Amino acid sequence: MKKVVTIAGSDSTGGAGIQADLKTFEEYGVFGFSSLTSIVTMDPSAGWQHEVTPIPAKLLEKQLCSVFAGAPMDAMKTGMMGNEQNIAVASSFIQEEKIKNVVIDPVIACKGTAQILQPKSVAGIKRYLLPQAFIVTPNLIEAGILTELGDLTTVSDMKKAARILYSLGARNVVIKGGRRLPESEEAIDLLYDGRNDYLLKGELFETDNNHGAGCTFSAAITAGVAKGYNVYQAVNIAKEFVASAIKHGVTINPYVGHVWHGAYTHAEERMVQIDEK
Ligand code: PXL
Repeated sequence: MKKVVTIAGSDSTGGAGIQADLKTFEEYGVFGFSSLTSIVTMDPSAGWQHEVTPIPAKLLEKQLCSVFAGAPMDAMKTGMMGNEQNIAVASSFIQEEKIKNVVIDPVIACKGTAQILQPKSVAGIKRYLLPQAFIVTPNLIEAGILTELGDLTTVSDMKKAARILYSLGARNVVIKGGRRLPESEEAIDLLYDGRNDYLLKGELFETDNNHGAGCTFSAAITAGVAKGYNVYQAVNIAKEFVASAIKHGVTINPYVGHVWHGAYTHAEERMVQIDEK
């Protein structure tokens, strides 16, 4: 069984973050480990406002010691890191454990909140994580911030940003255009491997039940790489996996709707129903 670890934040509502990662790993049939960097809480009495509470770096270190107790991981994903100390801790484990399949999802802002990570964390991602990334998977906003290009609104902007992220050390760049690319009839993502650009086009779903899509896409890429797919294959399968998850998204409560991580494998049909026995 392939082993995969996610270093990320907790989304108690189960759509994004570490919950999305572990659910996705399970669907791929890889064994999921996790180390929490932060806990995100949402306030229903304040318009579902998000608050990020970081986990102390020492505690992240202890979790990673548990994860790496004598056995290597086949792949690692990083997501929301909480603060720059946690970024440094994750980075030193990547180095010490010589992990090759590292997917960096440079989470800088959550949808539905203006809260952007501290500028120090953005600097930390660039300094520590991008040079260790086998694949980096920013969305358009994150790619714009990391490259200092600002608003990315065209495929040509995405290609420009991908080259900058590659020059910052990431060996493969996947920019998640999703439905944020203006005037596009399709959901377009870009893969750049230092030589070629590949445009991944998919159906654009008219739904608000898409919370967790970004985390799920990156987690699916990570699991695919752990299973031995090459980057192109892993990204394409992940795109199908997340498209299915968005298509079958669920309204969770009056504030948010989530992707359904089990859609691609029809997880809802797997358990025998009690009244069918
Ligand atoms: O989607 C970005 C994201 C990542 N990680 C965690 C989150 C969110 C958004 O809510 O809660 C833990």
